[in-house]
Amino acid sequence: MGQLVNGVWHDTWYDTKNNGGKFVREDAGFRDWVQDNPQAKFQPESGRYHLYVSLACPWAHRTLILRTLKGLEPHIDVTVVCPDMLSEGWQMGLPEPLFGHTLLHQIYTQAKVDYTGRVTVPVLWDKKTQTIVSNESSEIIRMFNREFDCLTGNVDDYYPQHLRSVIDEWNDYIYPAINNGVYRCGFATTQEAYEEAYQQLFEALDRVDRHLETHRYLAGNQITEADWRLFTTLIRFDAVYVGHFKCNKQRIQDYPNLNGYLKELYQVDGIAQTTDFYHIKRHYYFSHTSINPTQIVPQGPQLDLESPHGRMHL
Ligand SMILES: N[C@@H](CCC(=O)N[C@@H](CS)C(=O)NCC(=O)O)C(=O)O
Repeated sequence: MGQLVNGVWHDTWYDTKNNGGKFVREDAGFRDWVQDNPQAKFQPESGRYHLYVSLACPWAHRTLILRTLKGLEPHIDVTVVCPDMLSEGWQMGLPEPLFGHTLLHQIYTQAKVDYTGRVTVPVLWDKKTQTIVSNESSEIIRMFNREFDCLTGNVDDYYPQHLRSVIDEWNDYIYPAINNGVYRCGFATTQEAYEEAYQQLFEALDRVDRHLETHRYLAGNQITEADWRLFTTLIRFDAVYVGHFKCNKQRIQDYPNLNGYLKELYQVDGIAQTTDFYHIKRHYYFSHTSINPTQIVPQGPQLDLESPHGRMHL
């Protein structure tokens, strides 16, 4: 684990000292947009963009989900990095297809030789202008949702106009408390910082569980972006966050509504294929040696994601 400083790799763990033991996630460094507009620098074209992901990472997982749901597989190819993220950061299993690089930080310096910042997945690369369009998953999924419809003819909309304010509200609530909340528990280096994150996390899970008692999905009766953003955290929760990040008040499996909701989303066509529990468990338990110095990856838990979810009545 480390970061680039003026284009040079430094192997350093997250600095929590300046934040009272709290983990604070850095903002993404590349924030351009693919736009279906003749004036845009980055236009939707088949085969033009390449996506670098980790199957372990919940933020990268969102982009894989939208790529699948929107029929983008034939148009945007993917490199999957190794689950182990150690002193060199994310590494490729085989040299990646565009430049033969073996480390993800080489993709960042390929885009900007003097890049300073963390080297994160997902990364959306543009083969035409030879740069990174974006390394911010929340924005990449918006591009995938809409800007490539002219190529695919798939107009399914996970951020529909009439639900935008409800979706935004859920995203703004779920991101700090749940998506990033599990990391705030796991990477906290003081008892207080951990407890604050833990309380906020379980309050938020309780609230979402109550909401799902009377609503099929977060924004009502239609699956939206807000559900997929929550899904990628929920699907990792019992397998990793309960143990490794000490989010252990209860499991998703123990919630009356979240459990069926998670199963229902997992059972949507194509989604199970984007979910890889080997990569998920191996990445967290093997890479975070300050949390798990033995690097032992647990065998369990046994998950039941394929049985009927029982949410048809809503
Ligand atoms: N804001 C980014 C966050 C992505 C992110 O933090 N990814 C993690 C993997 S789960 C990562 O690559 N971390 C490497 C690091 O922080 O050095 C997004 O949502 O795309």
